[in-house]
Amino acid sequence: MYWEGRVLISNNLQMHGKTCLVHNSTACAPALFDVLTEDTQGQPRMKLQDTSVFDANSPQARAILHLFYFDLAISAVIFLTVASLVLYAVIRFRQRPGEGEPFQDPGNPKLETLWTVIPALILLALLVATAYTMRVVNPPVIRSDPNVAVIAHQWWWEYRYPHSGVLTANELHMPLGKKWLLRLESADVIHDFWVPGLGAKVDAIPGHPNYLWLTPSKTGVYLGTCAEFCGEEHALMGIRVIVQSSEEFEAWQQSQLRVPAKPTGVEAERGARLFEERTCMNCHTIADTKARGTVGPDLTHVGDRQTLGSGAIPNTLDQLTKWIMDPQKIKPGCNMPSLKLTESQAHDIAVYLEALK
Ligand code: HEC
Ligand SMILES: [Cu+2]
Repeated sequence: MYWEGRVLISNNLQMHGKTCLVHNSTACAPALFDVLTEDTQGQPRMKLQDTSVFDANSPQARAILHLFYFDLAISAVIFLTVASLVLYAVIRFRQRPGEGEPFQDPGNPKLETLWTVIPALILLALLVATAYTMRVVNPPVIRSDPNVAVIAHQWWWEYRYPHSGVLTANELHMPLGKKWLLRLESADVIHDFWVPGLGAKVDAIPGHPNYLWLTPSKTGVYLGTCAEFCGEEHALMGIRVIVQSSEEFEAWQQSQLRVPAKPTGVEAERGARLFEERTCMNCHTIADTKARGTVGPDLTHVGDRQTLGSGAIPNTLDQLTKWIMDPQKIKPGCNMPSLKLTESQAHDIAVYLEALK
């Protein structure tokens, strides 16, 4: 099962990986998603929620969905009324042989008032419903300190939790049922944070923070994606939100605050040395080592993540080795160069990184 999925994943990446993530196409999604809900031993991970605006799992997402249904119902009534009146008029009043000019009506004040007032009332109803939804989804932000600062990069996501000091990448952990404020920023171009099952779609703009309130109401893993074209790897800029019970979230947070023990074993130790020699540390940070770079994701707890490269590949030793050998093959154009390592060097580094949990 796991292996089958993995073969499909590499096919997806080569053939339709990008379309999959952008359109959430169901044709190729199941293989990709199934595999990511299992860990490397094939044990089930958390439930993967539908990536659909119709499966709304927060009060904010539900408010947007209800507004959509309301607008849809009004549009349907208007469409059916107008279409049936047109159809009736075409059939009932069509020209018959021997008939002269039809009756010419110079104006009908009553009718004209009616068809001005009715649309005005419809627009008013839409305005009120929209304003109400905006208040639920986007209440005024009076606090300046968010629960998470989301910083978009070409082509990955950085998450900072200012209250606890946790810093992670690509996988956003959130506690169940808490109303959290996310602050969206960008380190380079305009990106857009969108997790359809949880809430609104909000731009991440350089130099102009935007805010997003989210109150997840069901645990599980939610997928999202960058929803604003941001360059070559835009389609492989996936988002995973992992919603956990408060206790699980707290335990995760504590584990992120601990510096992982120095990995032992010949391979891991060789890997740690190579990491410093092969310029990895110019771009990456690993706590308690010389690595202090900030160009790429923080790797202090990289072994703990489910996926790598913003959801491009599952986090397994094999896939990580491939990534280290040639990230350009997996994510062409991404900002990590291929560093011309041999397979055994890449393997040693991968062993080292996988041990960082
Ligand atoms: C020039 C800067 C740069 C160098 C040098 C570099 N990286 Fe990266 N690395 C990045 C960037 C940028 C990303 C994010 C790529 C993306 O997902 O688009 C990344 C991503 C990664 C990831 C995936 C992290 C995640 O959570 O998704 C790993 C693992 C990694 N790099 C390991 C290494 C190793 C090992 C080396 C040395 C052999 C290295 N990097 C050298 C910039 C660099
Ligand atoms: Cu983007």
